[in-house]
Amino acid sequence: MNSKPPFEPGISEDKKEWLEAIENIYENYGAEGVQQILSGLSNWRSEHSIGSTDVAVNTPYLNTIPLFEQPDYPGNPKIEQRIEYILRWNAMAMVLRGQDSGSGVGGHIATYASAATMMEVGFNYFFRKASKEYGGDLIILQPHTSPGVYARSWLEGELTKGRLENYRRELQPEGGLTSYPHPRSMPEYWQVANASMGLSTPTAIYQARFAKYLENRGLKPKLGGKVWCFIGDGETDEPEVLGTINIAAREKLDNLILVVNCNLQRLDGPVRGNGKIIQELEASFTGSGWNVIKVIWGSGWDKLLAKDVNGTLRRRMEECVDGDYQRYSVLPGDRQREHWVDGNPELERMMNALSDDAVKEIKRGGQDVTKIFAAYQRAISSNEKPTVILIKTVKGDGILGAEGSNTVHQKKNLDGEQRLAIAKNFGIPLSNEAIKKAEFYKPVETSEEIVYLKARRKALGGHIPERENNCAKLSPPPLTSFESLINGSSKRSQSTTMSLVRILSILLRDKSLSKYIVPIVPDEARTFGLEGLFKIAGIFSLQGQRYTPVDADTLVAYREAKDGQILQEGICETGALASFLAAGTAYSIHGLPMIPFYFFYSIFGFQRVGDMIWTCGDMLCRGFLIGGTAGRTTLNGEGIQHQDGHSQVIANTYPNLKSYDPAFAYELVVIVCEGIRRMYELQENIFYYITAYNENYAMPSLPQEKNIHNDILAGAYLFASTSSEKDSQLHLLGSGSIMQQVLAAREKLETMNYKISVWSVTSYNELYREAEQCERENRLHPFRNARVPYIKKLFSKTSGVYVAVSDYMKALPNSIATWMPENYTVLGTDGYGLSESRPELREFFEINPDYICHAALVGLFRNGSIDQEKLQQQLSTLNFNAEKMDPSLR
Ligand SMILES: Cc1ncc(C[n+]2csc(CCOP(=O)(O)OP(=O)(O)O)c2C)c(N)n1
Ligand SMILES: [Mg+2]
Repeated sequence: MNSKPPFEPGISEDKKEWLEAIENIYENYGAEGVQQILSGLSNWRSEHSIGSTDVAVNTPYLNTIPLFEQPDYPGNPKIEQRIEYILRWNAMAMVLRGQDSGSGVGGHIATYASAATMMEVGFNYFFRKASKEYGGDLIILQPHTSPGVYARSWLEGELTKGRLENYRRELQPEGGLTSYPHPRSMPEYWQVANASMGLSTPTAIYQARFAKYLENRGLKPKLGGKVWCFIGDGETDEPEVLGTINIAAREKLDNLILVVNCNLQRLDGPVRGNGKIIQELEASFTGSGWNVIKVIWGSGWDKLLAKDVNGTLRRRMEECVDGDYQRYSVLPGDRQREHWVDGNPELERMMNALSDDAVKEIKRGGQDVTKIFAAYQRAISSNEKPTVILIKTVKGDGILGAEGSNTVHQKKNLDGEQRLAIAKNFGIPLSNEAIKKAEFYKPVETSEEIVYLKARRKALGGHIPERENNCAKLSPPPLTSFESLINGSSKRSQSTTMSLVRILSILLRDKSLSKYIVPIVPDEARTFGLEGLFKIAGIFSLQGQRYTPVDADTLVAYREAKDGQILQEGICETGALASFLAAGTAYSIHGLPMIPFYFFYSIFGFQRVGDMIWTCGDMLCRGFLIGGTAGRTTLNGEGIQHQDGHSQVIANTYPNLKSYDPAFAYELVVIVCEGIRRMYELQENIFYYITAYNENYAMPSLPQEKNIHNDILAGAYLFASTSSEKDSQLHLLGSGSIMQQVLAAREKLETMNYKISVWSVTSYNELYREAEQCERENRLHPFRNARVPYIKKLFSKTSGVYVAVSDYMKALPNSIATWMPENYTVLGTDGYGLSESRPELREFFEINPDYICHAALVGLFRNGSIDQEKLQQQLSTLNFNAEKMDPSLR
């Protein structure tokens, strides 16, 4: 037994022996005995109301794994140190060379300098690729460490020197390297995008959970596999980090390891100058039920701590705040000693055992492979709990003259002398001239370093990072499977939301697709009428269902099951989106073509978790985002924070996202089947956003026109016409449930004897994009036959007045104005929503039949089709208020 007597800062000598009695208990009864005594004491304390708020959430500011429990280090630390120095040199050189070339592309040195050792232990001993026997690890490294990752890939022979030269120069002919991990930019390499601070934590948590989901549903063999996610300590400021850790513990994600690089600094300065980030995080993670491992002190401290029988040194460690520790990292040995000793003779005696140089050299846990190895080893054997490893490092370690400084994050340049000093320190065998030019250094293939590095990776399954893309293809079901939807429902009215739920039910019954469908809801299933799926498909729960649901006897029982198919995410759009991301990238991460359908309140999509959706784009995620309760006026009563009239406008800013705003069930069928075809058969890197409304109306049947499918997908088609579109004087364009307002306006206008065509616009965004592409092509090729945009062709043989009406902002129909004929008016829902009934809302936003007729008649007057008298006479039959307030100004 080699443990230390317990210590409690500030305890008096006479009480110490009470504490020391625990040693005897440990010796006689082991850890279990100690546990029993402690919980007995805890009970006693509760009974006597001797409360304390910091109970059990914090342990002393020491390594969690004591020296006597530390495993032997399996490798050769000397070679590993040499390799690490070479990597650190090359990573730094990448940034410096960019700086020297004047390209102005930037880069970061300090993050990798602090993280290199913890990453190397992972690369050498832990990050395992998938094999027949092992499920494979998913590795998410801090984004700003990417130069170090590239440097490693070069030494491993996976990246060329030319690409290293083009770090942050993606457009160079010989290929470049993207700044941070972006799968979209390097689809064979990076797996997870994480340059937006904070998002990688929910990404990792839900990836880990999704792996369990796949295992439990029998889609993936239970062969193990970890998700390793590295984040910065400053990054933990982001609410997505601490805001999502509960679920990892609740779901018992023992396949998740989160490593926090606690270099005590973020971009501007200290993370918690006046406190201790490690202790703060320990409390949060412990409180959330995680397994917490702290790696604070390097082996150099072991001897000193062994001498610390009275706990004086430990007390001093406890007293110092991160601001102090950051300062120690920049002070020379003698000044550090002064601070540590702080006038205490006992500390002075202890510290005198070390020379000033030794004091300066003494490492933090994050720079000590043996301490890191011990932590990782313990983490991979965690059972039923996720693990967080809090590793203390120095930001910019080894960047002489800058390490630990408040400016080190932004450090991109070093002068010749600094370069020489660093290279010397790292033992880089290049000429002074080469060092000053920050040339890359790679030992020969037969060198000890390269042989060692490659052997380690070989033992763990090969090179990483590597992104796979060889998933089996899936095809959509034939349209005949959706007969009930494409044949219309003139008798029973139905909403587009309900139509989508029916499409989903059909897909869930389809033999070849069924198991791959992943319905996701953030506590909104009943809002969308999805509760019918609870019983059929089951709600995924790792614990199954340990209770009888209150509605067990009904058809829509709340059924939770270990192999449930539905992901019910609770009120957490971030989590639900992270699940969408996990399911939508499973084709690459697990080789399984999972098809997520994520149903959410459309207003809580882009504006709530837009950055996560942007990440979906970056990670080449596939699937269907379903913005339910769509439309500023169709979702009535709910008011400003619910009524969405803008998500379609924002959707257009996501380049590979196809967005549709359909009016009818058959349009939905065509769009969803095409989505499956393009994403899962052709395997295109796109994803879909479809808005779905909760207004019920009769659904027409799929028109028989030859090109109807293509037209629906292109974004617009002729839906109905008084006689023919060519002799129509009025053209009304409608989308989503507002199509019903358009159809009512048409009836009114027909009673005034106008000939009218009604056009269903399924996607202004698709129309706009195609037209813009034509525009660009024509501009670049002025002498070629011009490509005519689809929207222009659609209206090439028509004339008259055009009125587009949307439950979205006018910006949406206005986006195609450039290519529309003259006399194009748009009506939309600019402004905040408000609590009212549908008819009142539509009147308020001026998109009801009367306002549509009004706009149409004014259009006819303006183009000279009718005179003032006729206009006035016909307007007098309408109910409108020209003096009412502008809804966008309310
Ligand atoms: C959402 C977001 N906000 C801000 C940034 C800019 N940024 C990049 S790194 C960084 C500091 C990171 O500090 P920390 O997490 O402690 O990592 P370290 O580099 O210290 O390891 C900031 C603010 C970002 N990338 N993402
Ligand atoms: Mg930091």
